[in-house]
Amino acid sequence: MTANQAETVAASLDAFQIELPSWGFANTGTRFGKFLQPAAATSTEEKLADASEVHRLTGVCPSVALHVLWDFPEGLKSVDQTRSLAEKFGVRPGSINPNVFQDQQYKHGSVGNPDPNIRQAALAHILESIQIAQQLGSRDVSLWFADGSNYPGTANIRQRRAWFEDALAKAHAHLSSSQRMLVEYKPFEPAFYHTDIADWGMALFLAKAAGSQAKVLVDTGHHYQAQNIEQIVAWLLADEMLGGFHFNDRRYADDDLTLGSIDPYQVFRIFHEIISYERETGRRADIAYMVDQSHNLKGKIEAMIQTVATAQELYAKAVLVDYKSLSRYQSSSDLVDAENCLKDAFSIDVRPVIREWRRSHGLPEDPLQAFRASGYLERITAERAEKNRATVSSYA
Ligand code: RM4
Ligand code: MN
Ligand code: MN
Repeated sequence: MTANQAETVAASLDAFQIELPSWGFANTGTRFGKFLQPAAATSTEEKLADASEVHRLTGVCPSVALHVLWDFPEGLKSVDQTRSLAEKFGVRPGSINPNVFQDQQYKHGSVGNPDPNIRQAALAHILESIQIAQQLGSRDVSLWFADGSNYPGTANIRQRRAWFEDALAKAHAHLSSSQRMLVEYKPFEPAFYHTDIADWGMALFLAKAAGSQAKVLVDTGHHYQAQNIEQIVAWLLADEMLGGFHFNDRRYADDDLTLGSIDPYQVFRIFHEIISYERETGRRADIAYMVDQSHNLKGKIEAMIQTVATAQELYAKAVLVDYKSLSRYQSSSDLVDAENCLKDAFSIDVRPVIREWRRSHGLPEDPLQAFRASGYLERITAERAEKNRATVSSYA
């Protein structure tokens, strides 16, 4: 790697931060069962402590995404406590995620529920979440809806779309001028016939209808197998409608596996689209990079450190694409050379320069190894094992 390339990577890493999900540190499982980890976080305090440990070791995760139901059990009344916990652990409350999918009343949907009282309750929760975000100085409110139906004919799809439009527009009206609303989509699960916001087109329609501060959130696990995610990213960028990511990897469905574990080239291609947008327009893409993973079998903190390191590596590789040659090859339709521009950058070993970047920022060169040497895991295992033996629930 040339000195110039090393400088480019270092400058890009300075500007690359990634938000961790509080729920990624708690016990989760599959619908078949949960394997409890003795060190899993059992409270918001423990989730923030673990996120802060990842930030201490990697230096690039200053904020933590919070789920209202799990991290603000008393809604607005929990704000002070969560704020002081975040201060205590030196992290910032990040995106606020309303939860309109777990309560029994949401069995047939939230803002798409045929019952007006339930639609109203869901909207009220979203509005409270917006207020929580305002009080915490959080910019993004991330909306994911489990709404949908399991059997053909059981839901009025167009009517539900209208209800969604109405609710999102009302919620948008409550945003402060610096806030954003991110609309996430997912093709299926928990609904297995139709999902109200099933893909990026639907999310885009709804975001545009809601107002200028609404953007689309791309969860990399929320696509059908063959879908070209980087093309979706490119299109949303072109319209300035890409608000953020939920990063994870998948092999089959919404598997929530560690980023880049199955297909690192795809993550690289996504970053490449973002970086080429930035180079072509001279504008920085206003994107919230967030992780949405649930590590069911791997140690949660280790998996999170691994994710952050992988994200940095793939981002650094994408930064190294020889953008000028690439656009020349594209113009002259030199297919092999153009493709090789991507492959060449992807195959550069960026780990030495990232280690150097960490050293120069006073961070451990190898955060995973530093975590293992820190004694943190042993301490929390001793503290939490008892509580985790008694736990049956997930996330909280
Ligand atoms: C969904 C979606 C949301 C996340 C929930 C827990 O599949 O990815 O972003 O908050 O899971
Ligand atoms: Mn998600
Ligand atoms: Mn998901």
